[in-house]
Amino acid sequence: MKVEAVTIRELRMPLKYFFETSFGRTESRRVLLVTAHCEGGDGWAECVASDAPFFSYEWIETAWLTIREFLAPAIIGAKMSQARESAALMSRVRGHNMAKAALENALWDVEARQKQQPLWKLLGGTLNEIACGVSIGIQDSHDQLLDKIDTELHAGYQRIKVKVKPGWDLEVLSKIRERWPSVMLSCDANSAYRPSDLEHLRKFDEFRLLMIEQPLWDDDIYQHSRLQRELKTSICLDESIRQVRDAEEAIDLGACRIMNIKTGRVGGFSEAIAIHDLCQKHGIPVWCGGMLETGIGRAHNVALSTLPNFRLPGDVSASKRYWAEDIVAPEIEVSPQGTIPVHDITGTGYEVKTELIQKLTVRAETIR
Ligand code: OSB
Ligand code: MG
Repeated sequence: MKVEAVTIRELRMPLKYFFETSFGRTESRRVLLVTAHCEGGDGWAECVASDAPFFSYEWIETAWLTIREFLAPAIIGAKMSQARESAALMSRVRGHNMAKAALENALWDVEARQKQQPLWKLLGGTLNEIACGVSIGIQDSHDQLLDKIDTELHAGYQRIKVKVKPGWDLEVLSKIRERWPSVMLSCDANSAYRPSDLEHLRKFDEFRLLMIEQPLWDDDIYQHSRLQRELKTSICLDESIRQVRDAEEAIDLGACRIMNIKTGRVGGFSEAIAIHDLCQKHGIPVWCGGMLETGIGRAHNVALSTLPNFRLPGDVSASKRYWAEDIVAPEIEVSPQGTIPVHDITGTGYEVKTELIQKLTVRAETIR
């Protein structure tokens, strides 16, 4: 596999419904897509950086420049026998994992097509369907949130995750539990609490949550380990896990009992697989997180979620929850049982709609 050129392109896509976390509300997405042009065919991937450096320091503009100036030049012209080899070629750049992941994942897409294999099998997947949950943002009212949960449970989703922050937490969880005493429920704080909130966080224990995701700082492991010792509820780390070393440290310190894996956050499929394997060895279940992806990133999340230690429903849900029209065909659909099946189809199993992408593109650049 030899990369001849890389195209980066930005799309503007309005979300069907706003998505709000403890760090803010998103109404529309700037989507960064990467196409790796290789001898014998193209591969596609999505860079999951957001419009603003709130989830992490990366955002669309840093990813665009880092890919253009450093990462694409590092892989163009290099001869690789496997996509995973690209990670070492890009390792001179510190951080910028979302930018790196877009390039590496595009090469996995190429590799799967060239080997005429399903991507999920190439990644080491063994499950032939994945379990789906939904992540539901902060709403304008409690009733609005309860309505949304009702809709998603009727659609078949197996697990509900709600975003929480101080002022949108205990009362919300209590109302959900009152109405659905036994639904699989978790919450995600996106770093909205501090160790001094311990007595407040203890109150989460009464709601029998599957987990509380990322309660403390985005780059912290140690304070989470102290908090985990105090709580009955399992902590799940998202933002804090950026590489396999972080996962090792978190397991060693007992900072979480569950891990969220996002390829963008950890720099690509190869690092995601390494974290998956490590967690499996230590009996820590993992699940696949989401970053409001279009079908291109979503299809990659589906493939990753077929690895055997993805034992909990992830945040991989249907295209139609986010987009009026997705940029892949078929769109990502979820069965009434809350699953997405995978098939023996070469590549991701989802076709990229290039004409629609062309129409939505606001800028594009090819690096040679
Ligand atoms: O923390 O998991 C998160 C969306 C944007 C940024 C961070 C997160 C999320 C989600 C959405 O929870 C998951 C999805 O794509 O549905
Ligand atoms: Mg999260």
